[in-house]
Amino acid sequence: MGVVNVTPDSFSDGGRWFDTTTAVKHGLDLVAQGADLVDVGGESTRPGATRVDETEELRRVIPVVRGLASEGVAVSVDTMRASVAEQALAAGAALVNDVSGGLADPAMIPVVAASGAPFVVMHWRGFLEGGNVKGVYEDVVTEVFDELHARVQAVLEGGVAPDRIVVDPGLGFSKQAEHDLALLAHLDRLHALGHPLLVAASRKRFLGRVLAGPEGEPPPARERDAATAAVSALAAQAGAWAVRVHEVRATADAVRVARAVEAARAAGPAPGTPTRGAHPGPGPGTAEGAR
Ligand code: PMM
Repeated sequence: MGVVNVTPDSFSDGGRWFDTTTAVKHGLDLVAQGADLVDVGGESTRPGATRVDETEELRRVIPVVRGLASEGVAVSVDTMRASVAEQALAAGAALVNDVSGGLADPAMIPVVAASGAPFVVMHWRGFLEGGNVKGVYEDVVTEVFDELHARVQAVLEGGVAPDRIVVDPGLGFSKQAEHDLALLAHLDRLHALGHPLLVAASRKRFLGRVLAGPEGEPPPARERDAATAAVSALAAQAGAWAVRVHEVRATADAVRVARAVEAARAAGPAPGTPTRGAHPGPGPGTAEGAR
């Protein structure tokens, strides 16, 4: 999933794709680089960002969704507003990606349910104003699992079909670097939710922390793409359904390599591997064994 942020203020690429023509062209470039889906958003979810009003969000998002969909691109709309989701679906979007998992707008779940579109349910603890007080966990993996499970139940009760739901741990949302890393280390546990998993690590703060080491300055967001590709490979190996990234080419390659290694694993023992019991190597007590 490639990202097109039609915003002046996203932390990772704010302002770069802010007019419709540039944004559509960028989305097409991402497809040429290997994206299967393009995620179009008109509101920055950066902690402390002021919310954009509905009219402005519609103005930013809908023409870009229409432009990309009319070129045959599978478009996802990144929005917390039901009205934006509804109009984006009417303009050709194929999927709704709501970082609030349906919590920010009570009309979201009915709109998605009525459309039959797939719905990304992200782990979210609310809007952050001043500090990250909601980012306190005793056991982040268990708590994210339980809270996502509760959201999935609410979404199912709201009428979205089970095979339309995608779950996402919400890296960086009410989470510190150690929480993001713990979630990535235990993606296997989130599979137990029984839904495809989306992982959106691209350029996020925890990567800046990892790259900076304990003392140094984190590199700027745009210099975190190699690290993003590394996370993409790890997420693909852990069975993620999709990874959401700003720079697609490196991640598409990383995912291909992870898939090829996985296929080799599935094919069985490596060529030339001696079978168990037939190993001719040294046993205990031999001169070689003593080395
Ligand atoms: N993160 C951002 C925006 N949208 N959607 C999903 N499903 N998961 C995320 O983690 C997520 C998202 C914020 O990143 P950006 O400003 O770089 O797009």
